[in-house]
Amino acid sequence: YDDLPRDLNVATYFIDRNLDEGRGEDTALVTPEGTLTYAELADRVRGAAHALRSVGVHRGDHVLLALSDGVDFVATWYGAQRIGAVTAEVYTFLPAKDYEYFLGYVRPAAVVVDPTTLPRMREASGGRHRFLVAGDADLRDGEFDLAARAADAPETVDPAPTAKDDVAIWKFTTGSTGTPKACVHPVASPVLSHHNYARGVLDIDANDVVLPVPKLFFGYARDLAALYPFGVGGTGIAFGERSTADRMFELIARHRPTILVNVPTMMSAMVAHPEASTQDLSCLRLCTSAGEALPAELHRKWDETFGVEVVDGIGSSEAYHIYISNRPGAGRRGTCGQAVPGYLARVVGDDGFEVPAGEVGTLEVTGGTVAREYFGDAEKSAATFRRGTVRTGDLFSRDADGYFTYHGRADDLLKVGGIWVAPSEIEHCVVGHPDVVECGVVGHETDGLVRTRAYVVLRAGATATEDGLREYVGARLSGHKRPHEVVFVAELPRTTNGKLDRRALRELP
Ligand code: 3SK
Repeated sequence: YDDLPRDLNVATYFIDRNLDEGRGEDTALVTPEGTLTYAELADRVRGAAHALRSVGVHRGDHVLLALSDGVDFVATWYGAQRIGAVTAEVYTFLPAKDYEYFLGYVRPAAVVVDPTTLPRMREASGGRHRFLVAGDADLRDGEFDLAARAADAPETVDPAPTAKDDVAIWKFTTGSTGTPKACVHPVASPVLSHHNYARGVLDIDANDVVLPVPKLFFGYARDLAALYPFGVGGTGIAFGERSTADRMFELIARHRPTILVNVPTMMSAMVAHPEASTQDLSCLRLCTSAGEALPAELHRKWDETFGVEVVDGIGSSEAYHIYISNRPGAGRRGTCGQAVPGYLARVVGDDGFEVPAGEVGTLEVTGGTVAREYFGDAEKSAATFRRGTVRTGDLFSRDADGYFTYHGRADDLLKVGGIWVAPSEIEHCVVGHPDVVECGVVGHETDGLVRTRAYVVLRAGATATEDGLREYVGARLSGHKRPHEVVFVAELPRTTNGKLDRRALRELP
């Protein structure tokens, strides 16, 4: 942090620098609408910056993006950064009542919408917000056409003279345990994370072409596809359609990316795809996995099916991005790897002191990208953040070589027959069964006793039975970890970020 210059602007750092260093004609962004060079992307950013200013967005104001992935998302995100505004993004398929929550919480000076999100945003806003609309729509009062405003931009739109500690980015928590809260980050966070993780761990360079599975409203994907490659003159891919295994195979075949930004649920869908074994993924030099712990057995299935190196890590909105990760060429299945350069990760006991190697405790992470606070929640902020350290609430152990293994969230633990059980341990075991695609385990209390129930998604044509799966777990884990019940379902409930939604899972019949 101290080595960064005081004057820093996210848009000039990730976009303009490419022009200054002679990469204006290199490919920056690939989308279904076409491919943009850095010079073309800089032009779109200039237009978006002007459009935002023209509808009254000033330095320090908030801009809420409710946009499908594509050029307009990337251009308006950087346009807002260029003028010193603070960006926040929301999923494009939320109901109006959820948008109402975000509008009330963020209080944006402008909301950038597209024809998909406009009707629900209108309902949520009740005419109280200014909209910048990307795409064709019949505009009402307070709604402005992005393309028309951008076309009026002067030849240069000067960047705001932002400093590294100015607030720039709000990253939302998933909200699986309450309403989403914004983790407040300064300009320095993406720049440091780019240096620490993208360069320090992935060794990203100008030849990299990055394809994300999650959508860009999820910071894990946005930074890896639309910031970190730009930091080294590489290329990002953005596509609006929903990510499915078929779509990912098609995009890999068409664009030949070098890095696939993946999540365990899509990895299991890709592995279980009937044509998985005929896919050519040889263009990929690596596949990142984050968002949820990657079961060692799923990792093994992926290796056997595709042979593309997986770089599994863990990150969070609280710490900005990934802070523990395996290293290419030195990964260990079933672990999240070692602390990323620039971060100190400690496993502590209830007394706050570090526990010995191999013992389970709570993970605390210290680094220059830890958020300042959860906006508007002083109590939760005080319990989570302290002077550059975040208490994650995740249970981990660390081995003598510094590799960290995930043991679930402290608040998800179940006391079964008087013994603590981590649902994730059972889930990771069940996923090893050849017939299983996904599994989520929750506890149900009956007559004061906790009984474990495993919800299981089977691959097409599978023959596994409830008893067979219980036996499978019993043979691999100690007896009390064998699920009391197994329920077969077509899919597991997921948060908008694609993580297992345990709250919704507990409500399933
Ligand atoms: O898993 C997450 O929640 C996350 C959030 C931000 C950046 C990266 C990751 C993996």
